[in-house]
Amino acid sequence: MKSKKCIPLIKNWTLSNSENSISLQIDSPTTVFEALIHHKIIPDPFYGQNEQTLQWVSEDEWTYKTTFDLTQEMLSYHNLVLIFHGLDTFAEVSLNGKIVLETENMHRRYELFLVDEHQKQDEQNSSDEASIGNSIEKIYENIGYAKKGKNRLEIIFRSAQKEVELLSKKTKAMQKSPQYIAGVELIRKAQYSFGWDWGPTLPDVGIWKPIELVADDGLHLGDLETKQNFVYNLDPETCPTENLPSLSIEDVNLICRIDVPNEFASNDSKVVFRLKTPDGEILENEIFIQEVPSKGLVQTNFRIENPIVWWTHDLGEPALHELAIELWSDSYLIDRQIHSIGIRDLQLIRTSDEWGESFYFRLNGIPVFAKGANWIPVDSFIPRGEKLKLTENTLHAAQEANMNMIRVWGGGVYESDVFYDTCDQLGLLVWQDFAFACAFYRADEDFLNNFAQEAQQQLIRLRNHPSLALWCGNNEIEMLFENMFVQDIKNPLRIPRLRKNYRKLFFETLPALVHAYDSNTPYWRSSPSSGTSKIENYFVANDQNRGDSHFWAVWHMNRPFTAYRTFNSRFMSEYGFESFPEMKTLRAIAPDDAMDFYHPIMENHQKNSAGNKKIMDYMQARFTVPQAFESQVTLSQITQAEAIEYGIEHWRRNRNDFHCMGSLFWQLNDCWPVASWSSIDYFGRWKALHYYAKRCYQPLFSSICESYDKFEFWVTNDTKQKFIGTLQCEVFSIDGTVIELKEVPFEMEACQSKLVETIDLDEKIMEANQEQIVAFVQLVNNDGQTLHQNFRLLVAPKLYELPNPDLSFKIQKNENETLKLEIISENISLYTHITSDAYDFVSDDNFFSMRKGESRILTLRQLKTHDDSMKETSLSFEESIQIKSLFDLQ
Ligand code: BMA
Repeated sequence: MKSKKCIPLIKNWTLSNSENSISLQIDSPTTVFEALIHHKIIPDPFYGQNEQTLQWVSEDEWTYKTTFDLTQEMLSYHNLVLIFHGLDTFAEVSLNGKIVLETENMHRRYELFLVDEHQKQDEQNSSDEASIGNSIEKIYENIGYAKKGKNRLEIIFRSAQKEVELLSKKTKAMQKSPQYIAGVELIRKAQYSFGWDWGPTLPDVGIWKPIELVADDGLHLGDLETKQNFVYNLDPETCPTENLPSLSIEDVNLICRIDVPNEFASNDSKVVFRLKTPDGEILENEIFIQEVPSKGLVQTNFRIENPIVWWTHDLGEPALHELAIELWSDSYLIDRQIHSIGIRDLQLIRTSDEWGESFYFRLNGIPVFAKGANWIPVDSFIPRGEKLKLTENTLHAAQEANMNMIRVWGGGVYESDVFYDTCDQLGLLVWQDFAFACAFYRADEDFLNNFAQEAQQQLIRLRNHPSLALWCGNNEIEMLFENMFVQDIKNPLRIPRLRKNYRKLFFETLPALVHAYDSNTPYWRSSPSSGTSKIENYFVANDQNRGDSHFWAVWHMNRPFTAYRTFNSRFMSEYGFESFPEMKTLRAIAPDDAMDFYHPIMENHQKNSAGNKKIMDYMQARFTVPQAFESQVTLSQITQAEAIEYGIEHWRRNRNDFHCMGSLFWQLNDCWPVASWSSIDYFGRWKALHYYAKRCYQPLFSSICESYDKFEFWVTNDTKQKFIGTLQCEVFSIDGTVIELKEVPFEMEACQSKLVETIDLDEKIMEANQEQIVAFVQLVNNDGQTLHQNFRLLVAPKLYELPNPDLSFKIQKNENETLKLEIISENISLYTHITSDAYDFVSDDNFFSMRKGESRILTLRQLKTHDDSMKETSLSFEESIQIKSLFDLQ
């Protein structure tokens, strides 16, 4: 019995176009756009209007070729399989001149068995004198699949765009907005690549995930599934909030099941499970395969007392257990897998209550307020983004901004293993959509079979990740179904069929698949949905009182930020507001003379219709908009940050009795440099919103709710501990004169929100002129440490006559290449921001307000971006720093 072998086919590929006028040497995986950019065959597709002139790339047919050697030894294995982890999308695979595989789904893994076992047996039996090696070789030749020596592998990719056109003619595709290519929902390819309201139309093509040759002798480790049973010291269902700190898991039974086809097992074939706990203890179980009652399924249990459980990073340590699984036979190590396991109990809690039905996650007994954002693919050309480590970098930035949940949105892809591994390590939960968004889907047999393979593979791949919190059927189909989609259908006779398709896919097929392959993780039909048994209309799907909701009245319906306060969702899974990325990013996509909101290049880097005008309109409602484009860009970010702050504050204040238990804003990242809803731009630069998110998502957090006659001072405690401290509540006028100051000692239980103090704006204060009034809150713990600060103006900032804050600063270079920066403000300084034209950096804080005479000490660390348009500078990092505030922008 020989050990399993995996040989990735990385080197020596050629890529050519249909005319053969382009021929490039590449490594795999590399997609066509990625290769053409790298070899400078095409200009940067993101620059200027290049998107339009590069459409030919997706319309052409592309061929990948390589050869690989098969030794006698490889040929003597029982199974020899070529595994294609990701082909995008319509590929015809030939081996040694013979077509062996056709693909039509980029989300699927395809496996090609290079040897037919029955034919191999027949041939061996019939050739007495031939040596085994020879006979095998002969069969491979006969089958025409693989042979000893060099094998030629060729993959021809047809244009997905043309396939969509062909299919659209046959089937009635949905006509959508001009940003999208109609009919993309008819095929299984990431929809965003055909254009979205933040993404370019640059459908990539080619090999996007590794291809490997795998050989085994019939005995190998298959798929792992773990289950955990918990014993708590208190009942989490009934445990009162004041007792939460003493709630713990006392005991866990970890059940590990792994498929091991046992046809070839010998008497001593065994599976060894070795579990290493986070504190280094090793537990080992050994199972002899012949003794396993159920064929092909090896199971073991680990009983762990007082386990070190996995927490999201805000509630504890994301502690991981390492599970090594080894397969031994005839004293040889045949196969080995390593998994990171988190011991954790994660439930989606939906119980009837006074408003409707709750919707929240409970982790190890603790109700979690989900704080985070929505995730889209990191690059239009995904493998490039992965090579640039954009996935890891973006997730680290999410964690740094105190997020604890990321929603992988359905118009993109199921993310790479790196994504989920990083979330496991960083203590981030993942809300995972299946790859369906905003369209009617087919539910014919071909489509369902194709999709079932996709779902099964993804469910098995992701099910053991402690970060995986939820499988969600689709993005927004339910919400748009009755009100938008159905109204667009010209022939009403089609509507019952469309409803039937929806039910088939999301009410029947998907829940059955989730149940079969990942029964540990809850399934939710659509985002948003209220989870009732009907396909609902817009308002029911987006019901405030049950399920999750998307709220787009602010932005898409032009309502003011305060409209967030009128929507009391149970779980906000989407709401958002746009801004421009910073100047360095804009300079990477446009020449200096295009620096204008309405320049055609800027309009091409804005995919939501009239989006730039909307940014301007919202800005004008709150600020005196400056002439300089650079200042407008900064102000657009401040406007965006303030909008989202209104939402986050409101929903976090609303957490008592599980009224609202989540805030995931739209969207975390970008797939190219663009004006969009993101908080981090394509190059990884933090917009003002990301700094705001960091503050607003702090587990212990204070906020001010203003109305015309009062300020309310609130504290939200998302930790699992009781909090005792003081809230400093202050109302002062713009010149720094204190109007009212209250220091309020208070205490509050874990997982609560509390109105701690109210300051009425009685007539006396109103006389002081409302355009002068500012409120300030500071949360201080019992050791005198300030944990959080917040500001609120009573009316729009443009109505205030701001004094010059006379900001001064001192910089000191630390040994570890970071800077220590002290900022002093002589007067109130609103939206104080640190910038550098030449360097990228992340500061402890940015875009914050300061009181008269306040000083702040911050640490700045350099950020390495992949923007190679950054100009050379003779300035040092510390020389390049500038500090400004709203006073400088107006
Ligand atoms: C939501 C998302 C996306 C979209 C965003 C902004 O509806 O689901 O489809 O990009 O809004 O419009």
